[in-house]
Formats: sequence, C-alpha cells, structure tokens
Amino acid sequence: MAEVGDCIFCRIVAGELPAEVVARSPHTLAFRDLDPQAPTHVLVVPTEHVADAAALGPEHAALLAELAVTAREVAEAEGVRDRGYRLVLNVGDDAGNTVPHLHLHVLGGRRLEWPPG
Ligand code: DGP
Repeated sequence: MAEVGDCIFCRIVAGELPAEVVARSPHTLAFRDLDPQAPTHVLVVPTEHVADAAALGPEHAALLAELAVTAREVAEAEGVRDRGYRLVLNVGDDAGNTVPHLHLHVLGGRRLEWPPG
C-alpha cells in the first residue's frame, strides 16, 4: 500500500498535482476523473487519507455523510440529480480499485447499465 506521501489523491488534495476541482467542503474534495466512464464522472475524496471503504469505522460517520452531501451537490451542479446518478465505492482487486485513497465515484449523464459489467 502506498505511503500517504506517495498517494496521488493526497497530493491532489494538497494542490501538488493538478485536477479539475468541481466542489469542496471542509473535509472533502470533488474533482473530475482522469478517465471518465460517463458524461459526468467525478471523484469525491476525503481530505484525510483513508485507504478504502473497508477501512471505515464508526469514527468516520460524519465524514461519510459529508462525502454523500458533496456527491449530491456535484450531481446538482452537473445537472444529473433529477434523471439520476450512481455512487460507487470500489474495494479491492475484483472491484478494480486502483487508487488506495477512498473515493466515491459520481457517475451520470447517460443510462447506466445494471448490473455493471
Ligand atoms: P478505482 O478504480 O475505483 O480505484 O478508480 C480510480 C479512478 O481514479 C479511475 O477512474 C481513474 C482515476 N484517476 C487515477 N489517477 C488519477 C489522477 O491522477 N487524477 C484524476 N483526476 N483521476 C485519476
């Protein structure tokens, strides 16, 4: 697992790497995915390093709520709230998790297949 200092999303939060930021809150940052899978594809991350959803505990309850609120604000700002959007947390290899910093995918702007491929 990457050290926090090597973590690309920590570096985006710190402003050390560029990203197209679309929303922020005291403990979250939302920026466009580098490899979008839908017209709207935004990642909402906690500003503190949390490895993934499996590392969440009761102490993260407020942070989880803040991530969900930022995601809703992104959906509203992107104009996808009314037609619908998908929130995804990938955990581990089988889910295709590649960046070891918790990130909530906000996907929308097209019909999303279910179940996902
Ligand atoms: P996941 O498969 O859930 O780990 O998704 C990681 C996502 O992160 C993937 O959709 C591509 C995106 N990503 C990877 N590196 C960068 C980066 O440096 N900047 C941005 N904006 N997105 C990135």
